[in-house]
Amino acid sequence: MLEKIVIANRGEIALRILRACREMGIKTVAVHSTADRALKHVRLADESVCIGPPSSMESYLNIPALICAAELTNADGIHPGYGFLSENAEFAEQVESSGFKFIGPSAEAIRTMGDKVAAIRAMKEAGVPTVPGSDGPLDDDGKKSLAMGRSIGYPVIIKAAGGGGGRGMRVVHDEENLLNSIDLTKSEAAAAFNNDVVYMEKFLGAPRHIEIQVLADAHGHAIHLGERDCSMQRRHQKVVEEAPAPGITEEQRNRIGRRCAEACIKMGYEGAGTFEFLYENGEFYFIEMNTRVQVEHPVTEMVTWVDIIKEQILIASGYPLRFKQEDIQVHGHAIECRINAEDSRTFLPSPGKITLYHAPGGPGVRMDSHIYNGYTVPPYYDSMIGKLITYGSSRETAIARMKGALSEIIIEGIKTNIDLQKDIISDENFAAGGCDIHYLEKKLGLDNP
Ligand code: MV4
Repeated sequence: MLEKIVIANRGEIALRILRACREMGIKTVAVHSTADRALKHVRLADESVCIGPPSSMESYLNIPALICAAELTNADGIHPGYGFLSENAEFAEQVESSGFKFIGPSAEAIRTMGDKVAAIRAMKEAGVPTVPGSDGPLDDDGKKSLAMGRSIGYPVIIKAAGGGGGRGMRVVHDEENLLNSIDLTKSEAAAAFNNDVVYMEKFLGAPRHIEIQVLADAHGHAIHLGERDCSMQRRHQKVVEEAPAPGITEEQRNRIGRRCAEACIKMGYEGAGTFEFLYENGEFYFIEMNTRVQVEHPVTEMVTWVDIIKEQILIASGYPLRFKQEDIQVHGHAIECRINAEDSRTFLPSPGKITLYHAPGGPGVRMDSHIYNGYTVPPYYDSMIGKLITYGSSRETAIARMKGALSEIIIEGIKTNIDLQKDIISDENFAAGGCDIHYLEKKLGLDNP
């Protein structure tokens, strides 16, 4: 078993990782920038190391500083959390070649999934359904691209192989704009990702974003933990997530989930991972794979009773999976509202001192947050300051508990998106379930003409 883990992250996920380590009897090393000395997990960790100035580039993205912190403290593992270096193959490689265990998949798996064309190819080979499209990079032959656009049918979307998460894409509605759009996407991709490879897919007009959580060990076993619906988003930032996805049957879940688990085995994937799908008219279409733990992992934890962070650490320690697929059941329903320090109308970040904090509580309420009374939210990082998760035997109960928890929580001194979350949770279309990825932006547009 790993004995001492460097938590290469900050905020709520650093605290979440620390809690898992404590429960497992593993020592923790917090690393932090000079702006983050007051973080809750820094105070709770067995040891802490300052790794640089506030700028992420010089601290949480500073590979030599992180490896140095592991060496200095005699740690044996490094957990990257999400964001920052969590999907950086170079980091995974350097962590391992310095003699530490990277808590995540191999650098090779990270690299493959970072190249969206390679990821889609791997999925097709493994029998995971993908979006009808170009089956690889578009070459410089415009005639071929035009023929492809015609056979796929408009609208199509041009995506950069080096993109992902909404970066480097362009929708094309008709043939007249195709070649120009390919050129534009290529040159933007070259500038942004140093990789001008682009590919083409059928553009789906009103899909839902449904993702499958998987766990795979180093011994050729893999299971899925069902799906999450993350369709409630604004500008590619998820706002509300839930598990299970409304309307998805157990048969659908097992069919797509089994494909994902089989793909992990085929690829020799190790650790936690998420297969992202667009879901439209009853069909799943793979778009990307995330090779890290995700912000929204708690909703899966609540309905499967599996501690995903703990399993990541057990897998990285070399243990075989403790669960077989038949041990995993989806019980009840969980919803997560992301709590951001931001203006409800402008969405601009609102850092500053929290002068009063009262956490919500009661049955089926989980608050994953590092904030406390008197904590100052620094201006240098992501504005998410916590996640409010509610659970119940039914979706209605989870929603009712979320309404209660949102009206109970008190955060004063900074602006938050709690009013927006109240608005979403009380929305009649959200209550019905199954809103598509454009729903929230349309709703906000109507409120904000
Ligand atoms: C798409 C799509 C429609 N059709 N691909 C955006 C983020 C990246 N992960 C993939 N994205 C999309 N790919 C096809 N073929 C629509 C989106 C999309 C989207 C996807 C998931 C969640 C939110 C989204 C918001 C806008 C567009």
